[in-house]
Amino acid sequence: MSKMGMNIQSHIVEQERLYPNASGSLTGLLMDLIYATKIISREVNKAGLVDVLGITGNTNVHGEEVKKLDEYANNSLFNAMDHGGHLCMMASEEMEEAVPVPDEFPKGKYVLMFDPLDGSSNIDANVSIGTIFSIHRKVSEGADGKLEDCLQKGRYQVAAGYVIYGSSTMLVYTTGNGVNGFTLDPSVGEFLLSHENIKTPAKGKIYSANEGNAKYWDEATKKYVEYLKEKDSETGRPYSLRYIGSLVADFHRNLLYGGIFLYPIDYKDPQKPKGKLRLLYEASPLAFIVEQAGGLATTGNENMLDIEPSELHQKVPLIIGSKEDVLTYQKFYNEYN
Ligand code: P6P
Repeated sequence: MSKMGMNIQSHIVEQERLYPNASGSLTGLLMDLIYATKIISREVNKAGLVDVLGITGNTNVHGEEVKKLDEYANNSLFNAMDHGGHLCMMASEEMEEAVPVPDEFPKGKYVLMFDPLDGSSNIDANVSIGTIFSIHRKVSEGADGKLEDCLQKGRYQVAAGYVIYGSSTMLVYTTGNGVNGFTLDPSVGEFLLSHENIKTPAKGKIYSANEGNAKYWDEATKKYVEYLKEKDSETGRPYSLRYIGSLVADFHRNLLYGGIFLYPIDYKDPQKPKGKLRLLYEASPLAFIVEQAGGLATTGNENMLDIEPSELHQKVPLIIGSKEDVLTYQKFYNEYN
């Protein structure tokens, strides 16, 4: 029976019932997180009306200008999550170090990592932006969170999700039993089930990439994207290019419509080839979601969820989307590497 229109709190409690030994702590954690995203949504949606736009004059750990809404989102998440007793540690794209839950608060068995407002460089242009989150179980000894609790393979995630602040605010999440999307009804302040059991098409007709970097891509990526542009009605080519430059928006569209998103390593400096997107709070949670929806995510070298993280803010090449499209990319990658 369809559960469309169910509010997210009821859905989370239903998911909890699938785990008879559940303590309810993950449920409590997700409830606190949902509250924080409603606060962020309120500020993002009125950003054009009050002076929360523009630059704070600060820069984050990656030397990127931090816009006021970035800080607001980051603070909203920390303030909503640090005292619930469900977490031992938090990590954010906006914070250089992972932050243990302060001693004055009870400590829990989960770790939360997030990009508080991804795509924020688009804020002033009213382009959809998003929050991405990843939840792991604590693995270290003792009550205090440690860096090793953050540096876990994506396959061990307990839950992952994102909120997209766009024409409407949507929360999409998984706890390992499929992917469901909820749309915020501002009149009641509730996220209501609007996209039940999301499955991404096995093959799409869209590719998303910043072709401005194409000359700096590896040979496999160049050849693959050229392949997508060739005319072949049997394989549905040429594909259409759709690229917003906001990861959550590009990912969400491809999840629903099918297609492939590529942010490969670029070799502007052959001595320092680098990716741009971060593993722990961008690529890994989206990879968990897309696999739960029937898709796939890879670096080219390995499945995104199998990477052994080494650093909190480590970057990876991200190839993610419809399974057949990612597998075709993999063939090119294997041929040229
Ligand atoms: P580029 C936004 O700054 C972001 O981190 C992601 O949201 C987005 O996918 C990517 O960078 C866009 O990067 O180099 O194409 O502007």
